[in-house]
Amino acid sequence: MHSQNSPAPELLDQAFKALDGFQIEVPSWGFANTGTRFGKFVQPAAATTLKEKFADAAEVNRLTGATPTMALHVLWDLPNGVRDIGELRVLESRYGIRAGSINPNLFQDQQYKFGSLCNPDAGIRRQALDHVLDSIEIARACGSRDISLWLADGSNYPGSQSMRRRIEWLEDALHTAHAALGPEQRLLVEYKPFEPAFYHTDIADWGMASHLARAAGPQARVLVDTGHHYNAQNIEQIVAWLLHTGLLGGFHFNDRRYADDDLTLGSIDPYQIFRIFHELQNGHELQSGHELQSEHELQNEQDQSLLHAMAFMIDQSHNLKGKIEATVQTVVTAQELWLKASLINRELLARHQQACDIVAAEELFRGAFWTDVRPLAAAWRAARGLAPDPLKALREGGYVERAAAERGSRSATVSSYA
Ligand code: RM4
Ligand code: MN
Ligand code: MN
Repeated sequence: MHSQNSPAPELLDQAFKALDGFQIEVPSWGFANTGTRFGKFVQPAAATTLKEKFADAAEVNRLTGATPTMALHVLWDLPNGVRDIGELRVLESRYGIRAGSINPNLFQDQQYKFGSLCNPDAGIRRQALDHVLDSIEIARACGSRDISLWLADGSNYPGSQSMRRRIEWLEDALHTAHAALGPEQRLLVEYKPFEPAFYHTDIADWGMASHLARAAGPQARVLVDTGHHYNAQNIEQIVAWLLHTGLLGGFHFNDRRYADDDLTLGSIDPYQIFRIFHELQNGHELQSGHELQSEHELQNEQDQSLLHAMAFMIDQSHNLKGKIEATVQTVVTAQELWLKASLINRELLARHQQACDIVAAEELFRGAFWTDVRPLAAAWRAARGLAPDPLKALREGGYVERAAAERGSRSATVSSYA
């Protein structure tokens, strides 16, 4: 008999599998100074160099055991392109963190005022495409699988641009970019319905992103940023459709209340992330054909490969919370919600669904969400040699104070994100 405080062995086993299979990528820009369009609040511990971003990512990984890769933004992290790869390699091995997705930057330079890949000026479209091609080259040199494309393109006033022409330009550009991918690489197409353009954006939703991914070629996929939806949109249904059509490439996780708020994952609506995680875990079972069978072992290898094909990334910029603390909090929350979703008895759920027993299905679903999984997560951490409470360990370890003392004098001079 196990005591009330120690979880049952079968449950532990299930939890360990879930957490062993869960990894999430941290964004380099999450460690840098950022602000709002009204101003920037500088933090003395913020990272201002690539080396410092790697050091911070390593600290998060040391505490959580779940973040072995870091997403890079080309202009902010590798301003000299492939010439920066040498330094990157050194940092990767020094800090035990690998370069993750490579993000082209098509929104910062002056020439992009009226768009990048959809700019009416053919010369500017070409420059933007060249930057995407350079980014693919950089990703190849880093050994990075994913090139993650977000466009700020759009228009602010009705009639001021031809939406149709811009679709054609995008199709052409993405097709050309796709042709430059190596066999192991993927092009992830991110959508967003607003900001910085407010009348139309060129890739506004998952339907447009799906079409463009298909038009680009077989190695293109859709990237779902949870902050890039209208209020009340059913994101888990979008996830279910993208899984069904084989077009889901990955996520930028964050939370939002009004717009692209970039709040920490699960801070406003943890149930939504749980519902998305359920679709993903359910998706695996459906795809590997075991949804109604009783054994779970067989799925493990297939599930792992499916999971690894899915890029789980954080896209958050913290300007009020401490950056490393917010990142650790995000990763721990993601692990807890992933674990909760793994507790859903999907065979039983499928039976309730088949019988249209609404309340039983709903209670089973909610029951998993309301389970306190923190003891399971703590047991997993203990078994994997990690700190039982990563946030507490961060506070007690003094890393942030040391970083602030070393970096404090420099951080005021840098621009956002870089
Ligand atoms: C955008 C989008 C991109 C991110 C930039 C900084 O809203 O989410 O993924 O790279 O912000
Ligand atoms: Mn994003
Ligand atoms: Mn965003």
